[in-house]
Amino acid sequence: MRIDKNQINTINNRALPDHRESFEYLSNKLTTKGLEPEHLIQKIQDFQIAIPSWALGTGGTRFGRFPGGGEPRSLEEKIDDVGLLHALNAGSGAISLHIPWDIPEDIGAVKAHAASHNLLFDAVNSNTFQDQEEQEHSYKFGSLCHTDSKVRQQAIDHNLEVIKYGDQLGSKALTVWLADGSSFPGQMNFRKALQRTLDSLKEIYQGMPADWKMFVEYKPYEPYFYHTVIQDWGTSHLLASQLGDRAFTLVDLGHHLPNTNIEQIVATLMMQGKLGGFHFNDSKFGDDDLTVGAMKPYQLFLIFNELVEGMEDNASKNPAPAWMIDASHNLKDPMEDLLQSVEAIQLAYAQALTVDRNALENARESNDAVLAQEILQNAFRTDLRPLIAEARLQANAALSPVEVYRELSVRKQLVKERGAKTLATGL
Ligand code: RM4
Ligand code: MN
Ligand code: MN
Repeated sequence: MRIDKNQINTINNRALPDHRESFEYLSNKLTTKGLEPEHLIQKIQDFQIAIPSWALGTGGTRFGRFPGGGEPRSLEEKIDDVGLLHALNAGSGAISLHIPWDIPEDIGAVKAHAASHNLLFDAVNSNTFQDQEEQEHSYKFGSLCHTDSKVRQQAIDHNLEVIKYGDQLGSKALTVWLADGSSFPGQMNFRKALQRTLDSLKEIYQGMPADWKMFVEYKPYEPYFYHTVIQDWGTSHLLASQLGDRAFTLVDLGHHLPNTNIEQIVATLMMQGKLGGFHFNDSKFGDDDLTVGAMKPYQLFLIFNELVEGMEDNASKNPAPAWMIDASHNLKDPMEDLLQSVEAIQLAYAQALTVDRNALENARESNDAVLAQEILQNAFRTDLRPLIAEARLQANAALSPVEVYRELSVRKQLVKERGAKTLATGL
């Protein structure tokens, strides 16, 4: 299924008078503050967020999975789904593949298909946290950290294969997330496991094309519950530093223990030029994989405040980070969830762009905690939704993506085309 831009326009037109009124009001407010709405709109349009190929189906928990129907049955259909999202919000212009869940068979055809939807291929993701049927050695006791060199070699080879696919598709980065760890005290030698992981990563790093980056993701627990080899940003940063200039830390919002100051992690990594990428989601307790912004929108804003400050700092040596949603939805329609996610990310980004940075710096320098809070919260509490909607409108997308998605009965149509019992590969 493809959405015809005329269908979007017709629905947009109905909401246009209302939108014009609220956008004009906001526009005036922003201009009074010395901000240029058109400049902000351009920035929002340039900010593209990759959709992971595994988030288009209904995810499950270890207790069950309740698919909603019409799930994509192939990589082509996953690309179609991201194409639908991008047509609606003009902000999801890339797809991130997880291998072997999504092995591109006919590379030329897959590339052409993505291009027909105006989609690029973002970082590719390897998977050494599950055993595949044809696989010789098991990852039950780890992959890149395994005690047996044959298992490590198999995991290294898998990553090199993922790079090969990504290279053919035009990806420029490999994201490595390892489940490796242990569940019982004493089970694993911490130092040896980390050393072996570093050595294995070195081999993968050496196998990357010269213009590629490696993103090393961290996570404090799960699937193992006592220790994780790459448990936190410090460990990831240590590995990235030893690997080389093209290795970076990747921050996944769900991969922190409760109350961790994630915005500070962002600032520290950017100061070191080592923040490579971002996985957006939200959480209450752990790696809940909920819709970003659903739980802690203020935290998301504070994170973006650091990101914007880092990106706008001309002296910063941090390259532009890669943005991706990494969520798994077991209740909502995944497509609606992704539309909400992109909107929440754009909103937090736009809010951060409107922070009066000079005033904030002055307040900080004079230790005025009250004023600093006022400045941040003024930006956070200004309703910028009409600005995001205008950015979409100007890009020929939907004023209100979820509404259009529902009005066009996209899910019903997908169920009709694909069936009610299809299961997408993924979690
Ligand atoms: C992990 C981690 C990775 C993702 C897998 C599916 O928890 O977030 O980024 O690839 O889940
Ligand atoms: Mn992740
Ligand atoms: Mn995760």
